[in-house]
Amino acid sequence: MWHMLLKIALLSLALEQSSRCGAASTYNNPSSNARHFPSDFMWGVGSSSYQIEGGWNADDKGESIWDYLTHNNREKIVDQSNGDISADSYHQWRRDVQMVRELHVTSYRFSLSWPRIMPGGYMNHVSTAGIKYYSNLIDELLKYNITPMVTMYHWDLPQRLQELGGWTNPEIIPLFKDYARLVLEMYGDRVKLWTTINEPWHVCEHGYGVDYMAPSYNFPGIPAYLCGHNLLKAHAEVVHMYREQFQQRQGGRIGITVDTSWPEPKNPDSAEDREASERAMQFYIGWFAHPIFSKHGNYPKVMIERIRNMSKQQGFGSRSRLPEFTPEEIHRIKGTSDFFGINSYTSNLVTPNGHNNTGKFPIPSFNHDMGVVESQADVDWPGSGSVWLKVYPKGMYNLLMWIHREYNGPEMIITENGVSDRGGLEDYARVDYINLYLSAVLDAIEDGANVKGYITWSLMDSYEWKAGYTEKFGLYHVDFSSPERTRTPKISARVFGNICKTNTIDWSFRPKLNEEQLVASARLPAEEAAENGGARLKWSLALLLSVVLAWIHC
Ligand code: GBH
Repeated sequence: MWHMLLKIALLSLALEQSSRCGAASTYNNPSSNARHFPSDFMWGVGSSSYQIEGGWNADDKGESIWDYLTHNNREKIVDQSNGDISADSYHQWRRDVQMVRELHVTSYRFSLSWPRIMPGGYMNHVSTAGIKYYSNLIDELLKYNITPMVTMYHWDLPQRLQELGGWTNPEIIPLFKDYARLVLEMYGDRVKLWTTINEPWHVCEHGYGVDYMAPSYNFPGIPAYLCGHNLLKAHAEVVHMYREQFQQRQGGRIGITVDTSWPEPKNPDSAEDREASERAMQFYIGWFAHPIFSKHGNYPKVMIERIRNMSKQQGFGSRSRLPEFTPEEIHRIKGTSDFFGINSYTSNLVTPNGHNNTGKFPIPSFNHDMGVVESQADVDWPGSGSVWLKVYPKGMYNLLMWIHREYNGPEMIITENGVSDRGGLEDYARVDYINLYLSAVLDAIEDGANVKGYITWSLMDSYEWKAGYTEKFGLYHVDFSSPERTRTPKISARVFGNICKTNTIDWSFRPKLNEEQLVASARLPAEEAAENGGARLKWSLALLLSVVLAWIHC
């Protein structure tokens, strides 16, 4: 009897295992003839200041909108946590660089905290300690030939500036420019790869349109467009300043990073669904990319027209909720990026919203303006540690090819791509994800997309914004209960390191835990240990129990 039960349990394990690894067969045939990435391909790994640094009030650092949100509205964070200490990279940065080296990447993407450098957001107060922190980090990276890729803004606005309206106040344009000038003066001699702003769509719609990210305005349909307008101008001013005053002398490059999921038409045979997909791309990516990368600049036509018409119908009069650029502004923004930075993790199925507002979006709102309903139901894409993140590598291929076609073959850098889980070191699902997504990237390169680099997200487990510490994206595990925030490579760190070293995906390389990892694994905090293997055990036990019950019943 027990034999049989054990067999059933083992079978269930095997089944679960195969469904987890099933992703491989849905996309690519992991054939043995290895395909290589171009020899000059840039490999990188990423992080962001608020997510890893801690030291929230170290030295004279000022308060950021994330300090403010997490301290004053703890209930908005899944585990009520904050980034006060996080992975403590403010003190552990040498170890971070060591990890970056272990991965054999050529580049480390990190962001600067504006309030660490300018505590109140203004140039009247510059923090010597803040300046020094990043200076040390940059020097340490260069010592080992790792190219720093620096993001000026990854969401941690000085709280003081938020009190002026943040990105909705045009004052942000000269302020962002002052901040950028300072960091270019301080670090531009050593940093040759810059991005101004990470994920403008997120900054504007999730910060101002809905109650999602700081500053959580929850004011749909109006301030997000003001934010976007000022953000584009601020970005353009910084790029012009760089080109006029720094680029020649310092010899670096500067760009922007936009983000989107790939909107897959729900029914590929339906013209309306395909149109919804195209419209979603224009609203998510085109909002920021069309003004910068298209031939004629300005917002996408479909955005201008839809928002103007809807504004009129909704009684806003003849002024559209989407602000208008002057011809001079259109000209000034156009072409202000040396490469196309793209962050993408997942895909959605899309269909039109329909006249009766099927999706039941607030009116007005970004989603209602876009007129697209997104879902991940009705697909068998494997899941992850985040509800929004499903594994569909073909979406990455489709996205890269779309950008390639739409903006006339720009040089692209994938600045973020990665997957979450709920903990542990045996992250074979992350190994699968990276292999599959990179395979899709290779397909796009072979079909002409000019992809120059891939930066995986992220170096280590971090403060995952509203998800707190519950979702883990790291190639390195961080023990958040140890005072030194001990970092341990997961299986994926060794696999990704191998890819970067060899420029090749090796489907057969699936190492087991080594000594160091086994020791760390044994020390996993209870909730993570439960996720790691424990979950599988629980599942098998539940199955066992049901079999026993059924047997007793008979
Ligand atoms: C990245 O953004 C960030 O740049 C990075 O800091 C972060 O750690 C990483 O994501 C992982 O989350 O369905 O309403 O819950 C990615 C952008 C993040 C956009 C998740 C959509 C889910 C929205 N995406 N988000 S929702």
